Amino acid sequence: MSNRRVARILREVAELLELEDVAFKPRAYRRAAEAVESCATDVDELVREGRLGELPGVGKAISEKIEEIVHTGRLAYHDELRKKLPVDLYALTQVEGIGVRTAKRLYEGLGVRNVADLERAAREGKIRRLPGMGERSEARILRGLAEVRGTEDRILLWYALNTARALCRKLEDTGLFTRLAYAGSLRRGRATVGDVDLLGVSSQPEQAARAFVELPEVGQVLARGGKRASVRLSEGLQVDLRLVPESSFGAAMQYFTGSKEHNVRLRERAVGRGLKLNEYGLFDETGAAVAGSDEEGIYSQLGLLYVPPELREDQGEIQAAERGDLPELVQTRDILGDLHLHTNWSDGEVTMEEIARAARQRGFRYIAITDHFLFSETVGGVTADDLRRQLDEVARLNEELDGFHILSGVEANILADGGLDVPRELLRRLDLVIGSVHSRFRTAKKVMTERLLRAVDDEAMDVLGHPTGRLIGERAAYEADWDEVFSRAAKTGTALEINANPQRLDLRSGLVRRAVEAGARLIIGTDAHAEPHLDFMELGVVTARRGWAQAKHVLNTLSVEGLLAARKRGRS
Ligand code: DGT
Ligand code: CA
Ligand code: CA
Ligand code: ZN
Repeated sequence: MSNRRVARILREVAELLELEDVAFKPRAYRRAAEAVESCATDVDELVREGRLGELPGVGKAISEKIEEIVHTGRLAYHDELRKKLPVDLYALTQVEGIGVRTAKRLYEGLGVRNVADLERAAREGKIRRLPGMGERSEARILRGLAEVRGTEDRILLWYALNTARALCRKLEDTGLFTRLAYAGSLRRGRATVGDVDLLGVSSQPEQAARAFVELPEVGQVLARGGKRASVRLSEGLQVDLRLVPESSFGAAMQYFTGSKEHNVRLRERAVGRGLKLNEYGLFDETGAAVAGSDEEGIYSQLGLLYVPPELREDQGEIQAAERGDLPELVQTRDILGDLHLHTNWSDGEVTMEEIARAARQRGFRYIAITDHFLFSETVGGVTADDLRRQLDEVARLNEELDGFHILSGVEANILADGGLDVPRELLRRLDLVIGSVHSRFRTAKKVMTERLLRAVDDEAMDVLGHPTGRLIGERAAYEADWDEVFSRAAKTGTALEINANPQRLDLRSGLVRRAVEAGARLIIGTDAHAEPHLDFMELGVVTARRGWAQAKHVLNTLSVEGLLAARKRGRS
């Protein structure tokens, strides 16, 4: 039983419970689903070793449910709930514009059971005739269908990264590889990857390929040759391994890192210089290799600065490398603090002290505690009174934690009219105020833009949190005029968050670049609800790099004093 399948059942339970207006429970199931999905260890193994309790957010009741799924392949509770709505809820609710309630309406009104039914109904213009729906909802569903088609079967970067790293460690332990690395979209840091591309050098390529296909994680061998093998892991991810000669390792890394578009440009450039570039090396007219063992040699022989993998998308990086002005991209070690954290004061797992110590242990110098402000009963956020007490607790902890600083903060909700829901007096007392949209995602672009602009104009809001609201594979970004929002953010000194949660990575890289070009500043926050989530920082940094961001664009590369001075309220 793969983690993804277990997560899928749990998520569906959450959705079905929501349909019945059950409070609290849906959220618990949703969080358990997330924990299972982002866990690098197989649930089977956790069940066998009785370690399910280690998953953040998984208590006794849900543990038992997970065990039932692992042992029987299904969940009686889930089957029971499904009787009321016998449709492929998971696939349907991946489509933007379709929540559980809409799915129910579509089933009852049109007999829609799956995505194919949905597409047919939408194309035949039947959806607009349902009560409560209209031409606009139908158009949105058609757009949503197109979007889902583009992301199906892709895996979250965090999950692929952990899996690839674990496989590489195991393969290195065999002693059969002198070099081993991952390439492809994984190395470029795309938010989702289609498959994992491994490259290795071995003096015993046959044995090395055999060791690979015989890994216990492998569910199915898709292809097998002397120097390459392609497998599907039991949990679904496809992994390719290619064995190349040492003298071609750099050329192979360059080629298989891609992107395809970047490679096409590079090859054209080689041809223009009378050279030939392929996955074996860079060759002159006589067929002699001028580069191949390392990537740097290839770029330099083509008259280019070395292009970091994250930029290789044919978005102007080759021209910049030619001019010699590639940006000095921000790095994980530049980040001195995490500015988006939740504790058990709201829906997090840990106390303030625990998360502070964990952050310090990871080398951070400061954090901001930004619990959710109470919004609705189901969200379980902090009240104004809690925040006042939390301020005292922060002050007390800061006395104790020598050389480490906790900033007081909150994640306020941006209301439908763009106002914040936290009392003014408190906003002024807190060190850092993040404002995020957590409700009413589906409004017209113009309305959402106005709402965001009003929030950005608020003198008390330092940061716009997870600006587009996307949840990869679950909910599309809401629409807004981003260039207008970014230029207003630049003007008012409001920072834009790159939320490093694997399912968000929001701002996404394309928007990061536009934000930086508009002159806006960024922060990177993990949105951690448990200690291991602090490690998501790496993903936020990769996303920033893909958006051409430098350390100077990211406020949490500053010292705590620098940060306080640079944040919106510090400037006035
Ligand atoms: P993915 O797996 O869909 O997330 O994306 P990639 O970029 O990892 O693509 P993949 O796995 O199909 O191939 C890995 C790299 O190999 C790709 O980024 C560039 C290179 N490559 C693959 N096929 C071609 C091709 O037909 N032409 C060129 N120039 N490069 C290719
Ligand atoms: Ca790939
Ligand atoms: Ca591949
Ligand atoms: Zn949030």
